[in-house]
Amino acid sequence: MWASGTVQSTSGEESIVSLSNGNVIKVCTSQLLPANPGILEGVNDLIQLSYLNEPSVLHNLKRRYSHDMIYSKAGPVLIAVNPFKDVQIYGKDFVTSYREKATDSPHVFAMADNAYNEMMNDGLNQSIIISGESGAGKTETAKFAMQYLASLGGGYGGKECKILRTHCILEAFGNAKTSRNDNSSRFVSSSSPLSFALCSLLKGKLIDIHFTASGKISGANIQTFLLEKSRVVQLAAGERSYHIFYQLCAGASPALRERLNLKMANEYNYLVQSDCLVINGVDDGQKFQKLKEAFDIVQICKEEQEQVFAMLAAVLWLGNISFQVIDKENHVEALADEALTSAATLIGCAPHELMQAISTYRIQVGKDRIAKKLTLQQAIGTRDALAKFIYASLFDWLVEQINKSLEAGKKHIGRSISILDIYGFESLKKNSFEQFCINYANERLQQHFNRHLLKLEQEEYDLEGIDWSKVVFEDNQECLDLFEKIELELGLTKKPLGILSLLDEESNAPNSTDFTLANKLKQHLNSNSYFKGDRGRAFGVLHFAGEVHYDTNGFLDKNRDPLSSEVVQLLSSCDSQLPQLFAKKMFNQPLQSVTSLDTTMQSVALQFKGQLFKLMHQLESTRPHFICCIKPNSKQLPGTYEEDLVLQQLRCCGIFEVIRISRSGYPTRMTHQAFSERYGFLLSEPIVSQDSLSISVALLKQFNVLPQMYQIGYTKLFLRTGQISALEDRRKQVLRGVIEVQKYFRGHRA
Ligand code: AOV
Ligand code: MG
Repeated sequence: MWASGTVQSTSGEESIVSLSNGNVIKVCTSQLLPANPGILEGVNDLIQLSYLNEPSVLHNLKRRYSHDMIYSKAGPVLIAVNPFKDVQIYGKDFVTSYREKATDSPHVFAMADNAYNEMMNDGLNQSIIISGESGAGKTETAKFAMQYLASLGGGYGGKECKILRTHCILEAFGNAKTSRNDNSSRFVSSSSPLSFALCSLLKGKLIDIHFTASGKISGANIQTFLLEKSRVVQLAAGERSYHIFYQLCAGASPALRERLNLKMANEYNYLVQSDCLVINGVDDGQKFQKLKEAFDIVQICKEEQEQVFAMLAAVLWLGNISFQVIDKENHVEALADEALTSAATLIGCAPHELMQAISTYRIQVGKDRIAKKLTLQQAIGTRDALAKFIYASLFDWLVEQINKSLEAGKKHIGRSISILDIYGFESLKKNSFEQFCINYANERLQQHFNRHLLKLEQEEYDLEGIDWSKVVFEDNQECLDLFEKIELELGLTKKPLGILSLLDEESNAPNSTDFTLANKLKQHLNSNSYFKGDRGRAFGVLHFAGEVHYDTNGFLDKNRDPLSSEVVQLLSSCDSQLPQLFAKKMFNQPLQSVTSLDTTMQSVALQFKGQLFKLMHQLESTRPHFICCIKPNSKQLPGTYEEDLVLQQLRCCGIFEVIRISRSGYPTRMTHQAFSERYGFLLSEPIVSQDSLSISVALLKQFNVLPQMYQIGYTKLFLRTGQISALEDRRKQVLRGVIEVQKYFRGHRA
């Protein structure tokens, strides 16, 4: 994409450039970007770069990466480039040297140390926000942060170990094998085959680690965000459902098989539909044993484990239930076969009750409720909704159990460090409701980040007595408004003005379709400069990380996520414990609307918005630390750095936002003393007072640095980006001259 070289000559529009590899080429002058002076090669912090353009940033990271320096900073942000190999930088010796501040090279330990110190010294809760795309290393990074905190807060073993082990459970229930062909189309040449990834379909989790007053770990709590439910019932070719299903089918003991009437994975419709049952190199059966161990560790007893497995088997059997059309209107009845009986037994109801619940609905006629038959399509929808509901409820229940075990019944009162492992901004070839939600979340996090950055900058400026009114910061509030805006009319009725409320309005409207949704959005939002009305069902949003186009196909359905009241009724009257619990929770949900056919919960988008606001509220009361994980290549290979892939992620992580914000201020900062010592000898005329401030001012004058390009603080000089290069060039020239002269003299003497 870019190559470095030296400009040999420029005439008019064209320049002759000699490249590092020896080639000499002619290029358009306007396409050249300045490179940084040699002293800045491979710097720890990208903000130190005098020229903060994309190639400089990429070059710097690449250079560090090739020396196994996987961590760099961009101002307050830590960038972690996945090494895809063991780098020996996490041992006890590293813990010690970061603890003792014996090194200042960027590291996740340094960041965790910082957070821990600020928590202990200032009594403030902290957060470490880790983002990045699938496989970028978020979870590993979170683990290293926890490992460090554990070593400060109580050694290994005990609670800390338990927190780390819970990961295996979340992975089994929250991850699946997906084809990330977006990667191949976006980043890799079109001839490359689809690349596969084991992907977390749980888009985020927040782990709060609690500490006692003396700084020891006392417990933890986990929150999860956005589990992709549709995967339970529907798979794209070559993809898998959640790992746990295959693990159960492969690893269950003969006795458990018998009790659950469990078959192999290839006998279940939900699993065979995608023609992909195994992952190369993964032993699902063995993973199942590991999972059971993890269950033991978090004190989910054998009896409860059995119930969890029964729910999973019930989901699988539900997928095998088929229907028989019984009249001309396409009305159906479920077949009374093994699938129906098994699912009913596992859920804890009679087969005819289950049949009734998934093939009929009741309408109110006068005082009576009359059962009506469903059509084939409705019945399949109802059956699948039940399967999704059981799985999602089971997931939530598991998280709850893990939390109980991590808290050990104590109410937390001390300080905490929260670690957020969240899916980064996504721009795929085809973006749906899930991308819409995750990008909205990232837009919010970005605002949190910008505001924090701004505050840090302002604090530094105030400290140095610098006027920061000359710095113009932008915010992404306008883009957030596009999502969230609601205006109160006459203080009574809410007028929906943002995508989220328009989506909900349309979700509740009769006869609405994905097309009517797209039209409605266009009709209301076309004048918003962050909105792009596309043709047909699509629309685009101008996010901070770039423009993303969404296809509204399935938006309404995914947002409504309907569940028939018959089904909830059925579960609540079951004689198994878990289904009853699930139904009870459902009844406690605030109902958004109740139609004749469905009991609609609060819409998914609204629920997510609520979760997100709660999350932001929690984060706002903490001091944040940001880590951006980068996947340097899509083949998961060590030593391979694909520039375009990295560039894309740096954009998505908001690194260029940091740079933009820094650029709009005075990113180059040097103490008067350092500045005068480094460049003082370049002064052409001697000056009267020899203090470092006077020398610095004289230097700025001599090099014609314009007044708007710098400010002088109490101890530091603040320079706008790029200003230091002229001084640096001149310094190099002079020094080279000195060396040349020395050589010459030496030669003569010899
Ligand atoms: P993710 O959490 O971002 O993806 P992981 O943390 O699971 O990604 O990392 C993916 C793989 O990269 C790991 O299994 C390791 O092999 C390797 N890796 C990551 N960081 C390091 C490191 N610091 N040192 C060595 N290897 C590393 V996701 O889809 O969104 O939840 O599953
Ligand atoms: Mg992960």
